[in-house]
Amino acid sequence: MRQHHRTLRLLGSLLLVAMGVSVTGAAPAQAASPTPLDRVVPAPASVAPSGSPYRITPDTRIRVDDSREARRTGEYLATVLRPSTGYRLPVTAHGAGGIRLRLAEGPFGAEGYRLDSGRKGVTITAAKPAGLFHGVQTLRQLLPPAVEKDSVQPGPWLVAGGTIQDTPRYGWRGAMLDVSRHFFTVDQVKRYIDQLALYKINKLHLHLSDDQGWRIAIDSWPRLATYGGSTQVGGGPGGHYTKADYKEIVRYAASRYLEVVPEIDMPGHTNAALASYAELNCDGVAPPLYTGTDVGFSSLCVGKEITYDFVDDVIRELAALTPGRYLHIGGDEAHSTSHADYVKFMDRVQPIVAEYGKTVIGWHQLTGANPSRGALAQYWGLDGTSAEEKAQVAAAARGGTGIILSPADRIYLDMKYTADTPLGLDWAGLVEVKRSYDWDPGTYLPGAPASAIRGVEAPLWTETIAKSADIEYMAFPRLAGAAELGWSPASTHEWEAYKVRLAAQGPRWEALGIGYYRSPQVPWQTAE
Ligand code: TNX
Repeated sequence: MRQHHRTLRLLGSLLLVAMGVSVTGAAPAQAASPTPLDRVVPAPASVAPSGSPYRITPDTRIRVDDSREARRTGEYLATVLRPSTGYRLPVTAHGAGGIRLRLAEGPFGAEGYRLDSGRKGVTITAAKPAGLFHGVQTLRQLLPPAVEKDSVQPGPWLVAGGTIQDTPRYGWRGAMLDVSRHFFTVDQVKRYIDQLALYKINKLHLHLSDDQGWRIAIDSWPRLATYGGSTQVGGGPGGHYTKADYKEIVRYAASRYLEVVPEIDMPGHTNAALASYAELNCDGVAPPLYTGTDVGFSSLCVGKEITYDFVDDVIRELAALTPGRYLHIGGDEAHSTSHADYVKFMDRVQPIVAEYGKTVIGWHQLTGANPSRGALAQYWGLDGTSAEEKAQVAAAARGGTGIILSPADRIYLDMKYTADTPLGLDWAGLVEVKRSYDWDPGTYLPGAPASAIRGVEAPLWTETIAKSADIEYMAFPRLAGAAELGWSPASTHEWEAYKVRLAAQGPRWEALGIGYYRSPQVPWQTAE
């Protein structure tokens, strides 16, 4: 009898699946009509629906130009589509119709693309390979969420007809991961990179050193990693990246069109280095390793020459490993460094970064020193930041310092959503999804010219974040909003429409195994 019931229930479920209805009964597993072209995050610059949809079938080919980059993105797309469709999807330079990735001159810029969809096929056209890749992310979101699963799903695999033309508002759309407070393995970082790529994020800022851990091997100062990296917040085992590990992260990020921006935080946030080498301390005595979460108690010894030998070696080795243009030197919360010493330190260190061919980025406290020409300042203030401090950053912006916006009470992904959020901090306030989304980078910082704003970046500090599931719970859904702030034109920015597009991401995250925060502000499409 029991067995009979189960069989019946199973049959019923299979029937529902065949009919395209979810077993939970809440939502169709596969919508019969395709996702509208504008139901994409980040919102595309322009959308013109027309004509019939394209249907991916067992005969579909992925056609690529005869270029290594187009082929690579074609293979990437095939890797996304094959497991769930069960189709062969050969990547080929030959044939007609199907999904075509095409590099061609056009008004696309470095990262934009056009997507044309109709009965015969879908064509993504871009001037540069990054544009093809971003177009592929849009195509993914136009397919049903089940396309993200790793087992064969029923389909149908329809792409709505029409044209999307899309270019980003800002060239800097970043995410920062603090691998110092808790260490994350190469595979964990890769998993996050894949999630960032889905939303067209193009910078991965790695916070590689802090009081609690030094996470990158430096050959000329080996104890930084082996000793300074040997613990983390709470006293776990910590860890560090070998140079090969770091190169692998850089390579993987580049394959998803993200540039790695390494940060060595100085002159504060340096206890792990000071603990590793006694001679870096003004009193010549190494402090113990630190596993707490206080900030502002450590400083490199600004008056000692060896400090600059150390900085030179670290920056030289890190610059040599990093193909990207930028090197982040931190500079925040240097509460144990006098202002005069801070200025002196930054005046000596910034030229070292330039000497090794990189552009300086600092947290916005750098604007209290003398930012070097071309430097970028990363603003992490909040509504309550003093008018003076905001004015200092705005003045630097008027003087030519580029600004990356990371307002802590908007896009710090480590802030709790509500008082009940089990992870995270609340020093900048509680940051629900709407608050995180509802601001305009172009007008955010009073007195800063819009042209000084290079983009936005969502930092994830990891004092309370220890595993991938923690990263994902704090990043989703807010990361999607940060990505949209960086990519989409201001004219598309509207919470009521956004929350509907955001809700449509929920089933996709479920298919990808991302456990996200089910904010009551968002009309999620599934029942759980
Ligand atoms: C402030 S933001 C810090 C970090 C902490 C973070 C926690 C910044 C530049 N410094 O050291 O991890 O708050 O939210």
